[in-house]
Amino acid sequence: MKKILSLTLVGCMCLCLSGCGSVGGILLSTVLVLLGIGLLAMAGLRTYSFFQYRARLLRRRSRKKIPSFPDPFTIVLCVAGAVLILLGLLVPKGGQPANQPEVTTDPPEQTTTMATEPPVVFVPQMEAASNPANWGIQWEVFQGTQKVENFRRSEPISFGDPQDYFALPGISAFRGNNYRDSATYGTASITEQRVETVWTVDTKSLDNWTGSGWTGQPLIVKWDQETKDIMNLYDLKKMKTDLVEVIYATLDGHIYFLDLDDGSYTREPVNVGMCFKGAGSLDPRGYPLMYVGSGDSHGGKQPRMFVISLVTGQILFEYGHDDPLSLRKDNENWCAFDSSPLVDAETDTLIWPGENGLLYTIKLNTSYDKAAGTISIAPDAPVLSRYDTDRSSESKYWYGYEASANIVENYLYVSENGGMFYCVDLNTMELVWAQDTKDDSNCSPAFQRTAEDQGYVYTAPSLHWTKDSQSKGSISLYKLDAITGEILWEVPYQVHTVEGVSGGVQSSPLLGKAGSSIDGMIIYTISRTPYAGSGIMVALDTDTGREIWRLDMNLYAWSSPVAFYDKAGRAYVAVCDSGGTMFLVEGATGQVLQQIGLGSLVEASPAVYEDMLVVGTRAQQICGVKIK
Ligand SMILES: [Ca+2]
Repeated sequence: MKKILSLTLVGCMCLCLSGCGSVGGILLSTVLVLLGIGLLAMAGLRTYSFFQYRARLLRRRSRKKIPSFPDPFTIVLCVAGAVLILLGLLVPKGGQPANQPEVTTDPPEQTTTMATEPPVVFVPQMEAASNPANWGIQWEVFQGTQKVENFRRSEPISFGDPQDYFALPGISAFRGNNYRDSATYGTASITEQRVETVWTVDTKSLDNWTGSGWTGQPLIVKWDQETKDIMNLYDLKKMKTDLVEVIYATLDGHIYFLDLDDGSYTREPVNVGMCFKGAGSLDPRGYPLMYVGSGDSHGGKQPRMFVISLVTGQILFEYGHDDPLSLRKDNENWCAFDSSPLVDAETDTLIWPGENGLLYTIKLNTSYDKAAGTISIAPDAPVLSRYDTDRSSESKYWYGYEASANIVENYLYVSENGGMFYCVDLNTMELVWAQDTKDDSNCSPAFQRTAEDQGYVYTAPSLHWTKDSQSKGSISLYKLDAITGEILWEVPYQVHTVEGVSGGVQSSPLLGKAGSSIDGMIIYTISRTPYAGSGIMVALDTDTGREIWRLDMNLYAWSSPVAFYDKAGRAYVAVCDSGGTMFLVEGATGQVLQQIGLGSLVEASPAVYEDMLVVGTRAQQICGVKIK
């Protein structure tokens, strides 16, 4: 018996240690565990029998010597049982013992793992009501100056969530990001519910252009230390660990660099010598590059786009003036670049709608050595699209994009001077759908994404082409379905207009932040209503277009409204009018909490960084306003 057990035990252990290649791991494991349990059971039986025997001897008071316990064989049974159970549990279920390298005789079968790309769900498509043919739209795509058919981008563009657009803290573009849904960064600690101008900085003029103009929003950025170290900042500003820099391109042809805390210069201004109306933008990757376009010609030079190194302040690239592809011939082949461009970080592509009617995409081929402090670009010839409509002409319904675009994934949304609204696939440069907003639209739309496959665009035109003989007319605020181009609601307002200083909507709407006290509201300023010199600010229900509140203003506003949010999500709306008054308004109700004077006409739009608002005036001042 002992011999049989010992042989079985040794056999099993050998089997186990040899790996038992042909036996399935699960089977081997089960056999070992069962065998172990069997041995332990035998040991248990022997123990039970021994104590029965001992009890009998004691009862009989036998003089027989009680054998010692446990006997060696029971010990062997216990140990062998335990070892077998342990081995059984340790054998990998794949059939190989632990820590044994896998031996394969045949190459493993190729597993067909398909690249799991995320499902494409955001797919705008035209419907009958948004068919470009309704307005006789001709759409052409060019690579360099060569017309191309069936263009497809070799490196596809896809933009992500707006809160991830800028790699650094701050406001990198007009209305903040690729959805243009917030010119506000962070939250403010608000106790007194009032604002106060805490610094001002003087600017200059160029030709007839004074101070800061429309849309004129500052950019605000908190650079990382390594980037500060390589830029041409003053040494004291490089050493300031919490420096937040305001970068403001103004009508006097300069770009100013200011400390958000006190307005002091952080570096020498860059004097480009051509007026800047638009905000421009910073590189979203946090690279020290600025993209900014001039808004008028000067000294015989046509307006154009500029790429500027923020390491040295040098112009790296200028383009877009006198483009032979432009159909725009009015105002001496007008080619201003007032829109705030966006950059696709992944593909290094600059995307810039121009007032010459061309939508440019330019691969920059950026070379940035952060350690060495060098940055350069070597742009490819642009890939661009051009449009014509039944009503666009030299005298009326001018060509051109004056507003900034939204980009959602690979779809660009933009309004134009002839009143059309376009959705463009950036990967084919083709027009997906078009919609008619009836008049010259200078409003950069706000985009709202409500689900993976759903989105809405809020936009509105100025009163220009559709004015009557008394310079009056009706313009509408629109909510468009971003997928179909369908008009979901439109709310008309009667307005006046003045040649060159339009009524209607020149501002961009403020979309209430989700979870805040203005969640579900879209807030607009509308100029020259109900009188030629007055204006209103309205908050509409995003679902229905119903007016939730209205602020009557004695003077109109081209400036776009912005919001301060406290940590609990209570929103305060700030808006500046054409007389230089800034109103602080309770977001939920429209109730005016305070008014302060900023000196004179404000056409520019503010940007907000935590508890500081910055805006420039036509009276040649940049104002730093603190909310308390
Ligand atoms: Ca326009």
